[in-house]
Amino acid sequence: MASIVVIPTYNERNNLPPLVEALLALEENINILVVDDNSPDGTGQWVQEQSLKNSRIHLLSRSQKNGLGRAYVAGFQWALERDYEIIIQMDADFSHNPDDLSKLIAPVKNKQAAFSIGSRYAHGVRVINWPLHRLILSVGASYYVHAITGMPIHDPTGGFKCWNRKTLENINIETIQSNGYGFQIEMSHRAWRRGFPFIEVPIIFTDRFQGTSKMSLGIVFEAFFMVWKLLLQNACHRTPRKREISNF
Ligand SMILES: Nc1nc2c(ncn2[C@@H]2O[C@H](COP(=O)(O)OP(=O)(O)O)[C@@H](O)[C@H]2O)c(=O)[nH]1
Ligand SMILES: [Mg+2]
Repeated sequence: MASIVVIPTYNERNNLPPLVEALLALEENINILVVDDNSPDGTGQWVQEQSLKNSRIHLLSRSQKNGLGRAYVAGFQWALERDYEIIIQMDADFSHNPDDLSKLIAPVKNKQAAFSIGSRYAHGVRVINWPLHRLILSVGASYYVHAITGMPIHDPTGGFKCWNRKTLENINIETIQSNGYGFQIEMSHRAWRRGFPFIEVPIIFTDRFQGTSKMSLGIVFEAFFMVWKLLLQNACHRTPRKREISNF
């Protein structure tokens, strides 16, 4: 079963080489797709050079910084146009530990779940080095998303996930508008509403130790309002649709 990890990047030149090395060393034999928005620090150039040396490394280069959501949609479409069955998403900054990849892939590969979510907040809170205000915002957002949408995911804004092909094919990713945290919520919400079963895998999240965060207040607001949009778009339904998707 061919697997690929999609990594959006903007100025991650220092993080990417050790991350790519760690991913290539995993037993899973996964391919890597970096979706770079023309990073001024030469991230894309580095990936381009590596892709010529190693056929497991791929670059999707975009002309300008356009947000994490747009980068992921383009990356997922790229993967769906090829024969990947397992599609993983992760950040480039080591907040998501490459050693956790196997834990995320296993339930999807074994057909226990259609998608898996690396979860900071299932069975406790596991976040290292975040300032308290950021932790409060993130944990608060989880309660907020659950209260409004009814979606029973402990970590709905997390960005470390694994999808099987069929799920991505069935949630019309090309119509997803949101970026940042809103994008993570909207993806999981669509899959959950369509009845695709998921599993939350406990992970430890560590704040980036180099480079800077690209998240902004605008992205927080986007997610704040987007949750209401999800509720209204779904005619205020707070449970998955009745139709069972038996063969995921
Ligand atoms: N291609 C692309 N990647 C982005 C963009 N914004 C953020 N990223 C990447 O998305 C991942 C998560 O972003 P980050 O700034 O670490 O967010 P935080 O962890 O919430 O602070 C990192 O790999 C970033 O390089 C963007 O506009 N375009
Ligand atoms: Mg980060």
